[in-house]
Amino acid sequence: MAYAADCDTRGPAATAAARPVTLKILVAGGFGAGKTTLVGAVSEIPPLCTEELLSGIGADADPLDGVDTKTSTTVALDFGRITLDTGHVLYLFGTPGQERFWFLWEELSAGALGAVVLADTRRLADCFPAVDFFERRGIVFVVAVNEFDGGHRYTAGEVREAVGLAPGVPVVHCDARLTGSATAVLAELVHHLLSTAAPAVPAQPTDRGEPT
Ligand SMILES: Nc1nc2c(ncn2[C@@H]2O[C@H](COP(=O)(O)OP(=O)(O)OP(=O)(O)O)[C@@H](O)[C@H]2O)c(=O)[nH]1
Ligand SMILES: [Mg+2]
Repeated sequence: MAYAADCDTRGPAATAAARPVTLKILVAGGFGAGKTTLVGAVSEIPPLCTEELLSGIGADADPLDGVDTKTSTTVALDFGRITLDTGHVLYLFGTPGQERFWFLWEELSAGALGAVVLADTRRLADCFPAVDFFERRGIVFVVAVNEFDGGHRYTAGEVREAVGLAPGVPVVHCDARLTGSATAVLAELVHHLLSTAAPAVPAQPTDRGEPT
């Protein structure tokens, strides 16, 4: 990248204009909540996935209760991309759900603009660690209830109360398999990010008459 920039004869302004701003969003949540599914549903490129087959040995570390039909799990990350316009590209990073891979969350969250916490109401407590993680780091997030077949349908208010969310955190319902539904979750996150963004403070002039 640096080499390309150095060799660009069109000048810094043209180089900057040619490079879109990249915005990083995380998709987190409990084991089997639908993170890989959501990233795949919205990505404009075939998503990069790091799925490995679930084994009996792994089940000792991470019980498969409630997700017994699941055959694979994310062991590192999911990656997808959405081009918003010529100047902005969204990079989506899905986190691994199994507890033994949580150590990766810290690195995956570096530079994240915001996050989606996917919740499965059949195992709602599984989303608590992700909620705690983003709350502690001050990363803006929304909770998306992925409505699995056969799961009880709770209202957003009931989910908010059960998870103990701060009043401003949006709770939306979705089907992570559907592009339109998953895209609506991301749109909700963008709205929330815009509403929570601190107003820009104009730079104060220095003695040299230049902005600080
Ligand atoms: N019925 C239904 N099934 C879903 C939905 N979302 C995901 N699934 C299925 O649930 C299973 C688990 O989905 P994944 O996307 O692998 O879940 P994950 O959160 O990435 O799982 P880990 O990475 O292992 O934590 C897959 O078989 C999906 O097809 C949904 O909204 N409805
Ligand atoms: Mg996954």
